[in-house]
Amino acid sequence: MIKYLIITTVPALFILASVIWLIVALVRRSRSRKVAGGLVVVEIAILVVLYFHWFAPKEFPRNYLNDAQQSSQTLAEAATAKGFYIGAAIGNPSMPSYANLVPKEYNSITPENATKWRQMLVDGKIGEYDFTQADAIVDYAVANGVRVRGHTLVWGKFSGRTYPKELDERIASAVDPAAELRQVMRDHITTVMTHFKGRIKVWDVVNEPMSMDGPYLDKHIYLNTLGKDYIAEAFQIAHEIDPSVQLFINEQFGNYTSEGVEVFFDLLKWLQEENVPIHGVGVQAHNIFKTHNLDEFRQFMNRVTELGLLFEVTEFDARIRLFDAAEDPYQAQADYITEYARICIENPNCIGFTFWGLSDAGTWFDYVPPFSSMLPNDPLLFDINLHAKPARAGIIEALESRR
Ligand code: 9MR
Repeated sequence: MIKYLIITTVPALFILASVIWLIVALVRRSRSRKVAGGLVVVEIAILVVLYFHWFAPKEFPRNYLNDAQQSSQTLAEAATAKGFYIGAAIGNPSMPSYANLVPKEYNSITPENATKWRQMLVDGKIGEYDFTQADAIVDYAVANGVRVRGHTLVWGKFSGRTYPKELDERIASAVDPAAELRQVMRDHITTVMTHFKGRIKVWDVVNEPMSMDGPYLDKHIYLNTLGKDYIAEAFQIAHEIDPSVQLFINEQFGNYTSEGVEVFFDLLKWLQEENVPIHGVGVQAHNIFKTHNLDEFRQFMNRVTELGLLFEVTEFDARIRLFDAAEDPYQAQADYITEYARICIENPNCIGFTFWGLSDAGTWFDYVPPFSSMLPNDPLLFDINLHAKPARAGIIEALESRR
């Protein structure tokens, strides 16, 4: 996040400074006005090129619409036959695509936001829950025999959006902040897991423990108050409440060989040495600014499974503009998605692959800047008209060969 701010703010300040320089030079009729003018012209030229490369709306041929859908089974059927989960995040339970694609194509869902702490609270008040939206999503899935991944019990990023802002104030003014946070965390996990008991059988207990800025644990309210014990304690509490639930740690890596990856593995090993009841690792796999190296992804997954842990890809998407140099971007995107999923499907410890949205009509990229100005994003498996994109056939094929 800080890196992104630096990348955007430093050039903006530089451009502002050169424009101010030009204005002052023009007013004073100083000789430097030519240099300043030249600099501003070069900057404008760079901005125009960048605009056309990144921001101007583009359209790519949709050759896949000519292909007949040949598979004899749906995605969900192929997945269920091999004990695998193909999932999608559900934003809004009343989206028609929910009933259209679940349970036919997806045999697993994840509430995109509805089971986050802040989203389940009335006016952000700690302890006052309203489960209406979460229940609507979860009950539909359960009634249709679809697995639900709960997302997420403990997440220290984005105060006021993912966890209640009141928590910051409460911990800052507590006589014993550590005891207070422990109690609030226990109450929250207990209330939520008890409410969904029997319906949600796998939870992302801790989400994104790593910092986005460097190879260390994120320095947020939980880490600052409890140290890394917060992670162990969250898992222990969740296990006490329902020992039959699979408990995952969920993280995003843009690069599967970074220093941060080693810190993450140290964390996993520490949790195991402490006999913490952790069952699996989820990687989000958002392909945001670049695609991932798939050999490195495979090696990363193999390292996780060598620790005896389960593995899932929990939030996959890959923006179509990452493939705009290809002759057929939608086909290139499909090849990439299929390969990513195949690597996972081939590993017996990998039990699921979830897309972060049902179709291209419901992707977070379309409402979060700067991606909302970089259309199309189209990062998912079905297009906005719910036509299957070609990765669907590739994934079915990969599932059929799963042992
Ligand atoms: O897609 C989600 C978006 O609607 C929310 O505003 C945002 C903050 O709660 O979270 C998005 O989902 C994130 C997920 O919970 C964790 N990994 C990154 C996802 C995309 O930002």
